[in-house]
Amino acid sequence: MSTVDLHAKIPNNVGLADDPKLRRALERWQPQYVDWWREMGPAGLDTSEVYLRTAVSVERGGWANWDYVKMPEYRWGIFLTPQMQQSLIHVGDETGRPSWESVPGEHRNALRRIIVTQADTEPASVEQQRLLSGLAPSLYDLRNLLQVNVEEGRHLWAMVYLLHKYFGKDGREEAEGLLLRRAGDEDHPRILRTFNSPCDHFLSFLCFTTFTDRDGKFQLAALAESAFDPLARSCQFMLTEEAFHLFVGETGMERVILRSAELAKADPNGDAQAQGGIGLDTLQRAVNYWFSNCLDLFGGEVSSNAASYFASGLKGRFREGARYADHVALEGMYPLEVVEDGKIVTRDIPLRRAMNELLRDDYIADCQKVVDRWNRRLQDIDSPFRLQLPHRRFHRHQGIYAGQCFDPAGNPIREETFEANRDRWLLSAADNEYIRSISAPVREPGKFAHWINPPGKGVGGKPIDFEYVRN
Ligand code: BYC
Ligand code: FE
Ligand code: FE
Repeated sequence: MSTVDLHAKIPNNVGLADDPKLRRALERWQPQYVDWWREMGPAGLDTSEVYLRTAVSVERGGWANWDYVKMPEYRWGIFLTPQMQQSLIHVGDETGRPSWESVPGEHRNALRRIIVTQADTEPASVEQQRLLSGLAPSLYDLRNLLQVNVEEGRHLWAMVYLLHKYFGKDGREEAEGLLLRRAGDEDHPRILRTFNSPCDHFLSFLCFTTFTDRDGKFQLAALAESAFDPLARSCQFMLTEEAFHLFVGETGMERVILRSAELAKADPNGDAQAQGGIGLDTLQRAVNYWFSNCLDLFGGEVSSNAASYFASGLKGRFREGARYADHVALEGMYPLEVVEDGKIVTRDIPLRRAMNELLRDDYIADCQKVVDRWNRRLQDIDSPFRLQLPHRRFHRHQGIYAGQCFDPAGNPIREETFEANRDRWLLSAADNEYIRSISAPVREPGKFAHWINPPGKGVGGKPIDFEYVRN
């Protein structure tokens, strides 16, 4: 099952060679995928050679191969973490029974929906980032963008494999649908709102990989606990790639933050923008915008969907197997802050219905660690500036806080107050316009745009001034 077939048209470790019907179906989907990539993938780089890593195995150490590749020729493969032994369900009502190797009829619709929702975000992110290839502040950053893009493409492959193999005709139709919706398209939008938001300059890309890919980390981790074993194992392998996306976001933002802090120091009025960089207040607004946008991706705080996903074992909590003793979660309550008559009060809700909120808690804690690391680096260079995460109630569009206004500290405020402060709190049209105005692409090896520091070292064992992308 886990032998790697690298020479097949679709590299895989799922035994495609022994399943001609499935192989043919996926080989029919492949050209549609490549057409989609050419239309919606990184703009203007189809013939460039990019120094990329490609997943070629599932071994812990040597799973990736590094080489120059033309992106439309990238070898998108299907890799699942191999099954070591018969695994047991460790989430929900069927805890202790063997995991499922096929989809139980009663859970088919819910599983399909979860897989399609997950799958939809992968091509959506590529579409959102399509034009960023023309705005990268260095060849190093351009390469990282393209690495993230091809891997999101591979994540789509991972989900499409599950749809084709386990969901019959419905699955094949869903797989086609995944290439037909478009991020931001009014008539055929992507499923989740955040994946329709514009990501139109590199600062937003760095926030996206910090905050939105981090939602990916937590959702994939929750699905990696699934009773449906093929889903669990594909998510486990996707998480190995995800770590790099998070690295791109965190270190990229750090390079911008430190650059802005240095430029602010050099300016008589402490204004980084006056020195041609990105203002520190703009960075805080970008964090506010993307973090709040991503909080919505966890769904409602009180969710019967989440309760039934957990009960039936489709989705677990973050590191369910390792962190929790009670995998049934029928007892216990979650104290949730709700707004009643304009006041914040705490109400207990049954734990199972709070599964989305539990995952959001873990996500917020992880984001806080990132911000703390940025702030420590600011302290190291004696900058008085600090970044903060806004409160979870701020600027929400899903769940119990949507439709009400809160300030970044989480206090209820009137809509007029929110609107009067919107451009102080959230990335504004003026911010976006300014950032785009300083976003001339830098294509000379080893050179970086004025508004971002160089990285500490290069990537893939190459130096910083390596020609990561060549024509
Ligand atoms: N936008 O019970 P509720 C990634 C809907 S990122 C629009 O609150 P539930 C990546 C919901 O569908 C990870 N609609 O929520 C990152 C429901 O509709 P119905 C992506 C939303 O069901 C970067 C209603 O509201 N993975 O991989 O628990 C680059 C009430 O539902 C939203 C996943 O999302 C929203 N934000 O849904 C590339 C994992 N939130 O039933 C990739 C799969 C909720 O009233 N998805 N609704 O018609 C899921 O597990 C769940 O569907 C959700 C929460 C987490 C989205
Ligand atoms: Fe992904
Ligand atoms: Fe990612």
